[in-house]
Amino acid sequence: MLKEAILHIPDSNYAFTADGKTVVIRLRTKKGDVVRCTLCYGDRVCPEEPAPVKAKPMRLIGSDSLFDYYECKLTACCTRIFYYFTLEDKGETTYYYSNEFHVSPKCGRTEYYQFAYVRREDAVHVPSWVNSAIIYQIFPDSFATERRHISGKGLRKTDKTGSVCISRNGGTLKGIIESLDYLVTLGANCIYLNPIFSASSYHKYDTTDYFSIDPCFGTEEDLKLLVSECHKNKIRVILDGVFNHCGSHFFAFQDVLANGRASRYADWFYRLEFPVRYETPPNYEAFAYVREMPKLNTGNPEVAEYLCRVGKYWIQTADIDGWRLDVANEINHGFWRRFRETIKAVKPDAFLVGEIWEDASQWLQGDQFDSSMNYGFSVLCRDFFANRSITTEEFDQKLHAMLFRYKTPIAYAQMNLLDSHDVPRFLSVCNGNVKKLRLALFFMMTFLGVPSILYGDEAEIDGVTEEDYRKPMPWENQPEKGKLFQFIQKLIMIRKQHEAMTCGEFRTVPVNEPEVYAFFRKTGKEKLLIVLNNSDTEKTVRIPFEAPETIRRLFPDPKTKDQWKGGEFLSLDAMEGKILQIQ
Ligand code: ARE
Repeated sequence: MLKEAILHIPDSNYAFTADGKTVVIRLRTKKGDVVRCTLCYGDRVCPEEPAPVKAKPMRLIGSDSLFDYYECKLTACCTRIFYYFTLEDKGETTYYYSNEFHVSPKCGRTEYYQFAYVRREDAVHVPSWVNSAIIYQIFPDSFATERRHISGKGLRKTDKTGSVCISRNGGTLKGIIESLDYLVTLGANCIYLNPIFSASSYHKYDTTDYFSIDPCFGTEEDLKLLVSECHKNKIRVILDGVFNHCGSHFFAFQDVLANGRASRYADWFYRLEFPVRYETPPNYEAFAYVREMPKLNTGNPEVAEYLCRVGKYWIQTADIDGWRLDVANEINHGFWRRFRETIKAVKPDAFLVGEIWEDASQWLQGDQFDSSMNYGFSVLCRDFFANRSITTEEFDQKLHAMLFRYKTPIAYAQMNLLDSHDVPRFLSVCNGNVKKLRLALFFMMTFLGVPSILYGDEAEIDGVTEEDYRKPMPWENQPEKGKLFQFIQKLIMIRKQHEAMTCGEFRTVPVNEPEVYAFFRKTGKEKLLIVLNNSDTEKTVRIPFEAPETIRRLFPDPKTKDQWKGGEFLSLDAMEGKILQIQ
C-alpha cells in the first residue's frame, strides 16, 4: 500500500454535509492499490465505553490518473461522529486516523477523525433550481435590436451622469424581450447577461453608474420588463457584477482625479500614488493595467457596503435571480462573504457564480459562491473533442480530478461552458468542424453541471478574434430552422424530462473501443447510459451489462431501434452520441 498517496482532510471536500443530515466521507488512495476500504464510525459523545463502532464499505466512485477516490454516505447517523478507515490490500490491513497509520484501531475515540457536529448552517446549499438550469449567455450589444433583428449599427449616447456611452452593434434589452420566444423554443431556462449598466465602452465592463442601465441598451423599465417576461416563461436572469474595478467615469474616481489626496474617495481605490496619473500604464492599480478600469478597494467597508447595495438593489428593483461576478479571484474573500450574506438575505435562492478560470475551491466552500465558470471543462472538451490530443482514458481521468475538487452539490452547479465572450468560439477551436462542436455539445448536455451556451453557438457562429466571436447574432439565417439548433433543442428537452441527466450520479462505463466514451447517469429511479463515439469511423462496442436489461433509446431518434448484436453490442456512427434508458 502506498501510504504517501492516502489523503483525507476533515471538514473539507473529503468530509462534508450537503443537507445538514447526510455526511459524505471521502478518501483518496493510490490508483489500483487498495483492495477494500471501510469506514468505521460511531457517536463521538455516546455514554458507553468503549463506544460502539459501526462499519460501512466505501465505494470506489472514480479515478484520475494517479488516484482512486472512495466515498461513503452516512445517513441517519448521530450528529457528532468519530471515524477511521480500515484499508486492505493483498497483504496488509491498516487503520488510518489522525493522519497516521496504525496496526490496530484500539485507542480512545478522541484520537480518531472527528466530524465535530453536523452543522446545518455549514451545509453547502445551492439553489434547487440550478440543478436543472440551462444557461444562455447573451452579450447584449450583439444579440438583438428588436424582434429577431440586429441593426449592426453602434450608438453614442449620454448617460445620467453626463458621460458618453457607446455600443457597436446596436443590441438592446428590448431586442432580447422581443426575441424571448426564440430562447423558449430552444429550451434555455436561464439567461446570463453580460454587463448592462452605464459604462463608456461597448462591452460595459468599465461601469460609470452601477444604478442605471446603459442608455445604449435601454432603461430600468426595460430590465424590469425583461425579467418579468422571462419569469412568465420560467426563465431566470442573472446579471454580470463588475465589482473588482469601476470605470474611470465612476463618480468616486472622477473625484480622485479632481482632488487627488484630498478626495473624500481616495481610499476607495487601490495603491494610489499622487498625483494620480491617468495614463497608460497608470500609476494606480487597475484591471490588467487598463487605466479606464481602476481597482476598487473592497477592503474598505464603505466600498463593500456600496457594492453590496448595488447587488441588493437590482434584486429588489428588477427581481433578478443572481449574479455572475467578474474577476472574482482578485477580490478578497471577506468581501464575497459579505456580498453573499447580503444577497441571500433578500433572495435566498439567488445564484452566485464567480468568474474563476481555474480551481475555485477556496471560493466554493459554501460561504461565497454557488458555482464558478468552468473553463476547465472547456479546456478538456477542446483537447478531447476538438484537438483529439488526449485519449478517452485521459479525458475521463481529468474529468474525475475536476469533479473531486468540490463538494458534490458544487460540482453539480458548475457552469460548464465550451466558450464565452472572452475566448474563441468552440466552432473555430474545432476548425469549423460542426460535427466536433455537436459531439462536445452532446457531452455537455449529458454530463453533470449546468450547461451554458453562448448566444449564437446554436447558429454556428465562429470567431477567433474578439470582434469576431462577439459578432452580431445571424438572425438573417433563421437559426431556429438550423440542424444544430434542433439538435440542442432535443437534448435540452431530454435533459428536462429525465432527472438522471441533472441530478443523477455519474459513473464511467469501461468499453472495449478506445475512442468511445460511455457513462451512466443514474438516480434511484432511473438509469441512463450515454455512449459517444469520438472518432471518424463507425464503431461497435461491447457494453458490460451485469444482467439482462431492457433498453429504450432516447436519443438521437427514439423511433429507431439499436443494432444490438448478441444483446450487448452497440453500434455508433462516426461522431455519434446516444442516450439509452436502461430498464
Ligand atoms: C480590452 C480589449 C482587448 C485587449 C485588452 C487589453 O477589448 O482586445 O486585449 O483590452 O488591454 C473587458 C472586455 C475586454 C477588454 C477588457 C479590458 O470584455 O474586451 O479587453 O475589459 O478593457 C483574465 C481575468 C478575467 C477576465 C479575462 C479577460 O482573470 O477576469 O482575463 N475576464 C473578465 C470579463 C472580461 C472583461 C474583464 C474581466 C474586465 O469576462 O470580458 O474584459 O472587466 C487565464 C487566467 C484567467 C485569465 C484568462 C484570460 O486562464 O487564469 O484569470 O482571465 O487566462 O487571460
